[in-house]
Amino acid sequence: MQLRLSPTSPFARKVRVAAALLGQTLELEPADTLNPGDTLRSQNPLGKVPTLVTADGEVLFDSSVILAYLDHLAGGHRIVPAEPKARFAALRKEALADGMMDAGILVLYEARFRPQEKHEPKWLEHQSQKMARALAAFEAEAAPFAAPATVGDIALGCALGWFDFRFGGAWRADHPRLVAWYEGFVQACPGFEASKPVA
Ligand SMILES: N[C@@H](CCC(=O)N[C@@H](CS)C(=O)NCC(=O)O)C(=O)O
Repeated sequence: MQLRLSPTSPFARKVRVAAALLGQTLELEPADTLNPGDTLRSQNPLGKVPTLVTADGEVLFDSSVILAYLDHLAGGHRIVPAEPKARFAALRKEALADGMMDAGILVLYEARFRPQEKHEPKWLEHQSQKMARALAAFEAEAAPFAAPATVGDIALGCALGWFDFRFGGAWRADHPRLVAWYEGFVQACPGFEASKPVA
């Protein structure tokens, strides 16, 4: 399976961490999301990473679909729990962590795509508030990390790792229970350190 990725993408990191947990091997093929000539856009009309080319040559996106597919390949119910209550809790956690990353990406892209004088403070505040509310919600429900990691844990770990990378770890100060959860998660997931984003 080939994973089209950017090495700093937290969504692509979800896929790498899941594959490592499930004992699956991925061929990593960097994609340039800004290059109209990159084959990524013919593989995924949205031109986003992660995009997975399966062993059968089919193309899957986005990260949550790819994680569900990897879980299926591994026999099922390894990172997506079977029991309904646990299953929907894990999927909800993944959605909240993904949404927190989406908000962070929009903040980052404001700086990347618009000159400083055209930044829209109201928009940046709108996105930052989403991140703050999601972090507060995770803090409120944080308990020590307990294996096995679910898709929700993987997404949350990748979101927090990316906040460290892009926003200097500012989230840590007000979220001590989440910091403790994160430390437990990092130790339990060998593929996590290996996929750490580097500038
Ligand atoms: N919902 C998507 C989000 C993926 C995403 O936003 N990827 C970013 C990189 S972190 C991207 O490809 N951006 C390029 C673009 O938007 O054109 C997922 O879960 O995979």
